[in-house]
Amino acid sequence: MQTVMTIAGFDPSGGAGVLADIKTIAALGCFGVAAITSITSQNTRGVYTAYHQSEDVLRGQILPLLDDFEIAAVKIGMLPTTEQIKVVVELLERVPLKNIVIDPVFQSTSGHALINIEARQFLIESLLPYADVVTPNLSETEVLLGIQCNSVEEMKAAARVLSFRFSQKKQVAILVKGGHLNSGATDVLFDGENEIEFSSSKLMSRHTHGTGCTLASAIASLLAQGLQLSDAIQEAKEFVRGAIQHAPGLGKGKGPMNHFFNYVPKSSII
Ligand code: PXL
Repeated sequence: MQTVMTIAGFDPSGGAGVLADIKTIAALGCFGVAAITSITSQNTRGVYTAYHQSEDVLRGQILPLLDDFEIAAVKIGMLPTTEQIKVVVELLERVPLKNIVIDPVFQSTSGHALINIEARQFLIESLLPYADVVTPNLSETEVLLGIQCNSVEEMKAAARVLSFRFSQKKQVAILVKGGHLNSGATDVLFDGENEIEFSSSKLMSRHTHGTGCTLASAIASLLAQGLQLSDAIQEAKEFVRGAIQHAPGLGKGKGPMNHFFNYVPKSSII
C-alpha cells in the first residue's frame, strides 16, 4: 500500500482539509498521513476562526513521518503563514519527494480568506516551483496570473503561462479548474507539452464543500499508484463527481460529499 502525505488545515465539519484528504486517500486505496497547518472552526455555512500552527508544530509533525514512511505522493493545501511555507520549502529542498500536488488555497468555498496577502505572494514565488502539479480554480488562477479567465481558450493560455513561469527547477504542470465558468465544468491541463481538456457536464449541487481538497488528494493518491498525470486527473474528477452525486445531504450550507460512495458499510450488508 502506498503512503500519501497531506499537509493541510483541519476542518472539524469534515468536508474539507485533512479529513477530506484522508477519506479520499483511503477510498482510493492508499494510506494517508497528515500534518495540520491550521485548526479552523467552521461548518457548512462558513469559516469562523483559524488558529494557525507555529513553524515548530508543523515541522514537528512532518519530520517523524519523513523519517519513518516511504512517501509516494504529497498533497499540500492550506498553508497560511510565511513561516509555515518556509518550513515546507526547507523540507522539500532537503528531502526529494515525488508526486507533489499543490492546491493553492487562498479562500474557503464560503469566501473566507485562508491566507494573508504577504504569505500568498511568498507561497507563489517560493513553493509552487516545487510542485509536480498545481490545481488552481478560476479565482486562484486570476490571483496567480493577475488577469481573469473567461473562456476555455483563456484557461489554456493561463495554464501554459503559469507552467512556464513556475518550471524553473523542474516541470510544473498546471490544472486550471473551470468549475465556476458558466458554460460547464471543463478543466484544462498543461503538462509542459500538451494542453488537455477534461470536460464534463456541470452538476447542480450544494454539496461542494472540499471539492478542491478532494480532487488534489485524489490526484496525489492515483499518482502514488503509478498512473500517468492525465489518467490520474480523469479518474480523480470521476471520483469527485461520484462523491458529490452520493452526498449524504448534511448541513444547511455547502454540504460535504460522500467519499466512500463505492464502499458498502457492514450495516447495509446485513
Ligand atoms: O476548500 C478550501 C479549504 C482548504 N482547507 C481547509 C478548509 C477549506 C475550506 O473551507 O477549511 C482547512
